Order: sequence, then C-alpha cells, then structure tokens
Amino acid sequence: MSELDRQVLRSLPKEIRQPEYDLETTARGIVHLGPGAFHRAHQAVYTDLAMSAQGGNWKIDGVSLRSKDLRDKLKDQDNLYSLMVLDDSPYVQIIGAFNQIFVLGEQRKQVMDAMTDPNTHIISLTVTEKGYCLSNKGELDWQNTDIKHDLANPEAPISAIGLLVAALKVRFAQQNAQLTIISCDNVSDNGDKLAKAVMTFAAEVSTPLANWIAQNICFPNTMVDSITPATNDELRATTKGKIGVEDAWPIQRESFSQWVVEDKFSGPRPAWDKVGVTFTDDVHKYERAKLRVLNGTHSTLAYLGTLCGLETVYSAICIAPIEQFIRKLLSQEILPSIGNSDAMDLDQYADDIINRYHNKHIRHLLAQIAWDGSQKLPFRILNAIRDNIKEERSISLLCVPIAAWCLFVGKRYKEQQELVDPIAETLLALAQKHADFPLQLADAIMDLTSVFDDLTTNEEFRSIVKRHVLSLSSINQHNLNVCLSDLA
Ligand code: CS2
Repeated sequence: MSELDRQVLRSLPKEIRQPEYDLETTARGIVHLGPGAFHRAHQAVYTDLAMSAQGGNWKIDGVSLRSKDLRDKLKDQDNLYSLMVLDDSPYVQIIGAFNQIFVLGEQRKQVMDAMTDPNTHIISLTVTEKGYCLSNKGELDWQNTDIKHDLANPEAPISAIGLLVAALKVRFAQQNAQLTIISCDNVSDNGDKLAKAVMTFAAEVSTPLANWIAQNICFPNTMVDSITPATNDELRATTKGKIGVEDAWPIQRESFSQWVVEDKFSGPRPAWDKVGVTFTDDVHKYERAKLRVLNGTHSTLAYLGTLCGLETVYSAICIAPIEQFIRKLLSQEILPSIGNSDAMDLDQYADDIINRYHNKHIRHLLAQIAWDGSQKLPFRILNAIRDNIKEERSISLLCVPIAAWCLFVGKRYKEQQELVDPIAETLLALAQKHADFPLQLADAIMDLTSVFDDLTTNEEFRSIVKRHVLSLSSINQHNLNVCLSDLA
C-alpha cells in the first residue's frame, strides 16, 4: 500500500479536503518551535487554510527541540499529514503547511538560518508550560538547568529562550526586525512572559540587544483552544480507511477550534483573520476564562477520574456525580474568580465546554492531561484560588483538584507507574517518604514553594486541601457519589 505524499494527492477520495495552494512553490515564512500534536492540529491548520484562502509564502519550518520521530516520519511523506476532525460527521483534511522539520541537536545551522532569514516573519512556539523556564513568579528561572547550559553555551542553546536570543542576536546584527514571536501555550499572559524571559536572557548577552528587542519585536499574547488527544494506532487505522493510503503520523482533534491573538505584530502575517482567527487588543479576558474553565476542569477531571480508575474525559464526565461536581466547581468558584467579562457570556461558555467533553468520538486520555501537574496547576487552579482569597470568596471546591493531585502522586508511586512531571523525582521522593500517610504527603507537597509560592504559608488553604485528601483517599467508582458530596 502506498504512503501519503504529494504524488498520491490526486488519487485521494473526493471528500478528503486538500490544500488549495501550490505545495511545490510556496515558501516558508514561519518557524515553529515544538511542532507537536497541538500545533499540527491548530496553528498549522489555520495557516494551511489561510494559504488556501489567500496564498502567501507562509509555510512552516518546524523545529523539534529534542525528538527526531516527527522529522523522520514526515519526511517520507513530503511533510504532509492528515487531520481527522472528530464529531458526528467526521472528516479528514490533508495539511500541507509544513516545509521541513528540523531536529535542533542535529541541524543547528539550518535552524539558525531559518530563524534569521529575512523571509521568516513569524517564530511561534508550543513548548508546553515547562519550556518557558520560568520561576513561580513568572520570571526567567536562572536555576533552570537548560538556562544555565545556554548561558554557558550561547552558541549551542537547548532551551527555546536561549535559541530565540541566539537568533535575535543575528537579526539585530542584520537590523532585521520584521519578526513577530508568538507563544501558543496555555500559560497566562504567554506573550508578555515570553517577552520578559527573552529580554532578561538577552540582557545577559548584551544591553543593546535587549533594548533592540524591546523596541522592535512584538510578542502578542494569545489564547489557543482545541481538544487534541494523542495519536494512537486506532487513529492510524481509521485514517487509512478514509484516505486509502498509510499516514505515519495523523492527528486528531474535535471540530471546535479557537485562536485569539493580540493584534500586535512587527511584520506581516498570514491571512489568519480570513479563516476564523480573532484579533483583539485584549486577549487577557479570553485566556483567563479558557485556562480556568477548560484547563482547570480538565485537570480536575484528570486527577479525580484517575483516582476512580477512569481512563478518559468522556468516561469521567458521563458519571453524573462527577459532572455535577464540575458544574458546581464552575458556578460557585471558577466563574466568580474570572469576574465580569464583556467579551463573553461565561455561563454559556462553561456549558459549551462541558458539552465538548461529552463528545463520544473523542478518546482523550486523563493520563495525558495529568502530565506536568506542577507546571499546569498554578495557571489553571492556584491563580483562581488567589483571586478568590483576595475577594473573600470561597476556595473549598478549587482545593479539590489540588488534593486529588497529591493523592495521584501517591498512587503513581505505589503502583510504580511513571510520573510525567519536570519535578517527578522530588514528588516521588516525597511519596516514598510518606507512603501510607496521605496527609503528610499532601503537607510535604504543599511545602514546595516552586509550585505553591505564597500559598505554602496559607493555613486556610492547606487545611482545606488536607480535609479533601481525607474525603478522597479511598474514592472509587462505587463510592464517588458519597465522597464528592462530602466536599462542600
Ligand atoms: C489539556 C489541554 O493536556 C492538557 O492539559 O488540558 O491540552 C487541552 O486539551 C487544550 O488546552 C484544549 O485547548
């Protein structure tokens, strides 16, 4: 059976959507750091559609900071891949937006050439929360090992921040400032934080460089949203069934997709506005609502669901007491924490998100969402807790995902299962020390200032979390009704 490549496009079934621009002659205009599943299901799709709608040389060079898999798999298929959109009427769309994929460690020169080429007008990133190397204050973390490495080896950086500064140094020498740097990660004020981290690092390299970046390069804030479960063999098989050829790395996502971008660019951009991207002066209200309503409840489902032995978001939300708990958490504590938002009807927004979780065609693993809790929970839950404390609103329900995370860490240790988290070693050492003593484990986890910052010393917060740890310590699918109703 043949593989997906440019040759076979003409013979694909008629219903398969395809790029409508010239795949051979369209050139690169974007370099993207971290071309993982989310980027390929989201920004790359908007870019593909924008090129189909209005042309332009906006193909993407993807830069994998570590893994070689994507480059090696996509190169045999002319960097094409299929997007499977899953809802009641699923469809497949072939995405042609990638020009090339590089692996940083092996192709430094090509990566630098692409990032510093005057025709590259956008560098974007999906490097996950930990990829920004920030402290709990949202500032560049000088203790981060990648940052230390990059300061000592500025010509061979391994972090996204070090890499951006190395490229900006070359562009500064060329006075080549037609460049916008776009963070597409679930980090609050992602553009502002990235700008600050880049300028802080750049100031160590040279003050004129830092000043030039501050005066010339825009880092718009963004809000990104589309549920994108990891690729699995089932997807490979259904994709092949639909397109009739092998695709080594198809991507799947729900049909809902949203991208809100601050209208602040220091160079040209693709016709993203023609294909559904919202440009606005104030991304903050969208991003705060999305991080708290969607990502906050996602993490809650991930930890509560895993404790109950559930596997997917769909299986968890279909359990009535869990859905009731999520709705109560939203209406009593998450939505009030967001405050007034002229931009959206928050009740409707929350309702729509719960409906998205009920999409039976999406098998989104709770284990995938549970990754990197130490990095995700501060943005998703702890900031809402802080806002509620400030305004003297209740925080009890928001403490549930924190308690569930502490129990989840203990469970992973006991079951000898991998814990995916940049501070996994620390967490597992605590779990080992306090095995069989969940309250002590929760206390020890809440002492971690890198995660909890000021909340480490908040006695009210700590005691509520511990109360929930007790209520949830033996939760399972049979008693969850009782356990969850104890959590007022
Ligand atoms: C999820 C997100 O994996 C996770 O932590 O909460 O990836 C979520 O699916 C996306 O942000 C949806 O836009």
